[in-house]
Amino acid sequence: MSKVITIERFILDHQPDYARGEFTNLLYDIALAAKIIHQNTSRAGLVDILGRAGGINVQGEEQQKLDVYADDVIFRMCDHTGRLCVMASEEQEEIIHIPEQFRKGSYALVYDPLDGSSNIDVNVSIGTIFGIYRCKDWELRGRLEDVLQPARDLVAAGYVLYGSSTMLVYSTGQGVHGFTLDPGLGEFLLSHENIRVPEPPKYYSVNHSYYSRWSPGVQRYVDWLEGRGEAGNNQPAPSMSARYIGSLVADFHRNLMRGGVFCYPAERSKPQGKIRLLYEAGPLAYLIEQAGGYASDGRQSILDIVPTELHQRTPLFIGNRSLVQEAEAFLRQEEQEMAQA
Ligand code: AHM
Ligand code: MG
Repeated sequence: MSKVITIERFILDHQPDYARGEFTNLLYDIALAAKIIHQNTSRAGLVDILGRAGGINVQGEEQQKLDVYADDVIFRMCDHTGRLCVMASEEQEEIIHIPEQFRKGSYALVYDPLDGSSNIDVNVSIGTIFGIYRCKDWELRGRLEDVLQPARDLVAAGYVLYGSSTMLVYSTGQGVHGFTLDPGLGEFLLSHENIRVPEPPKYYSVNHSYYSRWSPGVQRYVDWLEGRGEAGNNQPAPSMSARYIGSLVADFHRNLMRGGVFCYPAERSKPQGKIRLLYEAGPLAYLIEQAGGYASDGRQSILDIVPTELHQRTPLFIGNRSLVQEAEAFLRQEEQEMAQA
């Protein structure tokens, strides 16, 4: 039998001394929130029997929708611990202040409590995404600028995938590590140490039904991924299969494990695409770089974009470096053609 290492043990053994207090405990808090959310998502199929989400359950109590519930769990896990100065969530319009009665800490947490929530009712994998920044000014209580930082300045990021098993995958800048929840023990156990995105890549993931909404450069890139159309700028397309779940965490995780690229490009009527920069694209971009891959909006690294709004969107190409760089090459070529026309 190989060594059994809990996430708590792993975090403790791998944090530098300076990060052994607040930061380590913040990661524990997130792991605990993940277990609580797991417990509820795994019972999602029972809502019709035991009470519908958003309706009244058998005890006559109002039930929350699962994404609102997950948002609340993370907030309640983190608001009073003295580790955070501010939070931002996909579910909340404004930044979330630490209530006045609690001490404030030196970190800022951004999160998407339950991404891919349209998949909940059909029993398809969903996920939580999180990123942690240092607060800009440790003296002050949290402000918007504490979360409007480029993803390159993240000190940690990760996700929880509620799939065939529940997994927590995170990085603090020293590689990407994955833990699988043993539901019997209630512990996340180290299952994937030092994940690297493999070569050659196996999958490309894009919602092909939007083909007619993309610019010619994106269309040509997707043609290239599919082994059709003109040759790529740098290399022939590797032979890959299509996979698209419609849950970013699940699509990202599969491609991280098997190699590939996930694309959510700009559309004519949605020039910023759909994916949110702060708590979706940014943390995953940090993870993919830690795993040897790359993430781009088609022009520049996602890590370099300085957010100006909390719920800002960005086009996203993320996965094996060569595949994402090829997207950038196709879009550069498109720009040159437009400039010449
Ligand atoms: P959500 O934050 O409302 O759940 O939307 C984000 C999700 C991602 O998980 C996924 O990659 C994408 O939306 C799928 O969008 P589409 O159905 O347009 O392909
Ligand atoms: Mg989301």
